[in-house]
Amino acid sequence: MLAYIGIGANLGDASATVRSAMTRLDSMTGSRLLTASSLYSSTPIDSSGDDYINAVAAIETTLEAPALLSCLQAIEQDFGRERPYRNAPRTLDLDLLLYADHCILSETLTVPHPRMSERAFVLLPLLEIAPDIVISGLGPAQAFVTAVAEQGIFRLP
Ligand code: PH2
Ligand code: MG
Ligand code: MG
Repeated sequence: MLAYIGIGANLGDASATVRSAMTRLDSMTGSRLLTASSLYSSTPIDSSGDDYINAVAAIETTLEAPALLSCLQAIEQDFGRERPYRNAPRTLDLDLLLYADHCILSETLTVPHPRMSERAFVLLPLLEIAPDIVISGLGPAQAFVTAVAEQGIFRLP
């Protein structure tokens, strides 16, 4: 399966964390990293603390979506992720954005990621590596870009 993972960090050495998270995605069971976007710096949205480093990775995986989610959460834990309150600053956030063209709605997992079409820090890196990507149930990701144009984000060199 082709899956897209959103990566975010705004505590500690966020750039280094995002880069090592990509290596970890490549070494997950039954998975390999296909493409990694550039790193982006973005203003916190519904969150606080330092600016975030964000990126998106495309992976090929044999894991089912729930098992993939568990692996992502295990990697977050390895980077010392704590959840004191919703959208608290975090050492590492790994979000399952898209899992092939599947729509999943369970108690623990919603795919496509519910807010991905409203967030420049997801859309811009995603479109960098997959310009024609379609968000299942919503349509081409490109169509949502103008609506997020005011959100502060820039691609790091
Ligand atoms: N993640 C959030 C909430 N707000 N803002 C930015 N800029 N980047 C993020 O990754 C982010 C956020 C919840 O996961
Ligand atoms: Mg998130
Ligand atoms: Mg998350």
